[in-house]
Amino acid sequence: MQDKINELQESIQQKVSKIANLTDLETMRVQLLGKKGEITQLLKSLGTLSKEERPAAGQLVNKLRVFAETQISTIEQKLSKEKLAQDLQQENIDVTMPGRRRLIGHLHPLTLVLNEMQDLFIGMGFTIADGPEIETDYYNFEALNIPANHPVKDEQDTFYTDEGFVLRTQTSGVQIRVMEQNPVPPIRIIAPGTVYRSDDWDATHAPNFHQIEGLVVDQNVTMADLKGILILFAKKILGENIKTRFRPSFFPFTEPSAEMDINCFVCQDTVNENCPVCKGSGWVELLGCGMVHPKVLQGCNIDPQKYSGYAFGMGIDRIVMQRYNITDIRLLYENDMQFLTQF
Ligand code: 2NL
Repeated sequence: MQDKINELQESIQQKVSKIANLTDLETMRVQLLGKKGEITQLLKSLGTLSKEERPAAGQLVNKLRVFAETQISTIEQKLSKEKLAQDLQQENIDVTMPGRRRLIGHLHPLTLVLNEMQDLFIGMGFTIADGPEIETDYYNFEALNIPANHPVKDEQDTFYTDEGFVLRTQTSGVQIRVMEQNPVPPIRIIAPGTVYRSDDWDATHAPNFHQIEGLVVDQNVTMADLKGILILFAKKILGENIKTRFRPSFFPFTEPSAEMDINCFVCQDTVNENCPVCKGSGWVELLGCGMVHPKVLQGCNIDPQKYSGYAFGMGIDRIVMQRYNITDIRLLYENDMQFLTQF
């Protein structure tokens, strides 16, 4: 017993001096003092000794236990101190550094301008109408006096689903539904939303873009009402000094039809012949409009003898581009943070 104790004491002293971290120290503690540890075993084996041998052996083993415990706790204190010093050095915090700000998002420029446009129309008594982006041929074309094989269906070179539905090329279908559901006017709505055309992906084209259409149907609605609303709209959205002009145009769903131009925002007062935006004309097309075609009213069971209406449609993307001097439409869809955080 005496030999074994001496041997153990020596090995403890040797091992302890080599221990370099708290994990190894804990392993050693378990090896010696754990439930099946060597010292614990020794203590248990005392029972096998004779009554005479037991007290002296007990004292020796106990002394060894205290020795081991003291050694371990001394080393533990030393290692803990070292670890703390090391942690403090590594996790050094510079309290003078500014905190990391949580990134708070904001509305997309398209939404900002759309909201402004909606507010303006709401102020003039319009309500906002909504509808599906996947349409039937009827709501996207036929109800708008665009029969099968009409050339605009090619022009818009549209996306179709395998089931024969079409990704809407304009939000007109929304307005057709409103008319169907309200055969007794007045109707005064705008229909904003995403529309799709199989277009190129370049500086001025995107296969999906945003549109806002407007529709007013009532008794005695005239082209003068249409012009009044649209000129007011242009001034409010693009500035009081904006100049407007109406040119005759053609749409299957309006008669007569017109396009409204605004003066070129790049050229300002002196028109530049090489201007990439107006090509030297001094004018830029802003929207299309007209008096709702009697066939369209009739298709929705609204009597064109009794009621008349005007409608208009415009791309929101282009207005956003003008407003913020953006020269490439793709920027609106690429989610580049450097671009978006400017608004
Ligand atoms: C454009 C031209 C336009 C309409 C859209 C419309 C809707 C109904 C009846 C009649 Cl339900 N017309 N919408 C009218 C004229 C022009 O859009 O260049 N859009 C980008």
